[in-house]
Amino acid sequence: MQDLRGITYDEFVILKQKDFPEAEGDLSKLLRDIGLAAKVINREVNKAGLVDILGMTGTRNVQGEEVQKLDEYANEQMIKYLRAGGQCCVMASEEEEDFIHVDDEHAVDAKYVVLFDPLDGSSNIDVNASIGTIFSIYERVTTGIPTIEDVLQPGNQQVAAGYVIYGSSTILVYTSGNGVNGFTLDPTIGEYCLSHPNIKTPENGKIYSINEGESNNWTQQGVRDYIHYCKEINSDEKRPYSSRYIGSMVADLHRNLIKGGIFIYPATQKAPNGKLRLLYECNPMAFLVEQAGGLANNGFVRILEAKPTELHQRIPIFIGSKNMVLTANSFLK
Ligand code: FDP
Repeated sequence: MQDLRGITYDEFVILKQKDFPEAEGDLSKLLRDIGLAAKVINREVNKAGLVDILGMTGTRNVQGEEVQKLDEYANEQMIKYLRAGGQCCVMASEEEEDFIHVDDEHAVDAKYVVLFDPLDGSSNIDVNASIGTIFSIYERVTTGIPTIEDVLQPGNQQVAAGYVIYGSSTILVYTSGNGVNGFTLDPTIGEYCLSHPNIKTPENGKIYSINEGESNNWTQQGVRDYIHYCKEINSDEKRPYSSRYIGSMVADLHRNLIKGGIFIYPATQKAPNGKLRLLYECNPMAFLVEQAGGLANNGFVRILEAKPTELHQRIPIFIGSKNMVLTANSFLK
């Protein structure tokens, strides 16, 4: 296969479009609009450490301008670029209670529905840990002005999904259902360049990621038993595994995707359906991880087959290296 390493995300997306002769280029354009919005968000994220100089959020900076919260800013940029791009008939954001309309012309003519978490892991902003933007794309299922039916589709109907991690470098990772590719933002030219072609997650990993401080609150004894298993000494099975948990889903999943591992956010006493949102976090990540050869379920049912009934629905998640997820599931039976 041709080595495309180094080509830009925009070029790559157009190249991939040629695999679908009937494609009109709308999805390619939409993916590029999201990439552009993420570059603008990235620029602001990089300035987050300067709050003492530029002003705390909610206050005025030295130029007398209002300093906005970064997650609100990211939300506005996603909406702005998606509206301007014109490929999206309706969107929904983790930051907004209701779904978001676009102007009537695009609401009727545009083909795609975009759901997103504009800035995931935002409690990590003030300590400079990695955060990210997650997106999920569907084709609409209604005609005319979009309805909630277009937004509440099961994850297995996604046509594309991805995330941008704002970390030690900024990387955009996406799938359109034919493998997973990662592009690192080269700040000197302002372009994402293919750096992680055809990502495959290892079938067996050595990392488990879960908020273990909550273990007494987990509602399933099986989760406690599995974590105990991860910590047992068994040199034949290369245990104990390593515990790694940043508390930023994009950052934890990105690491596990590359190195192999399992990420779990289980049901807890406080959050009986887990904390993470089906539409904005779990579905797009499940699509990506499955495309990379991994698995994602709620312990019993594949995440991508869960039927959404409300916009901000939550779901417990077990996601990552195939054999680790299967083993974790076996403790729940
Ligand atoms: P955050 O609250 O910082 O936005 O869904 C949000 C999320 O972060 C995920 O990114 C992260 O994996 C999870 O919450 C962390 O939750 P806990 O603090 O309960 O572990």
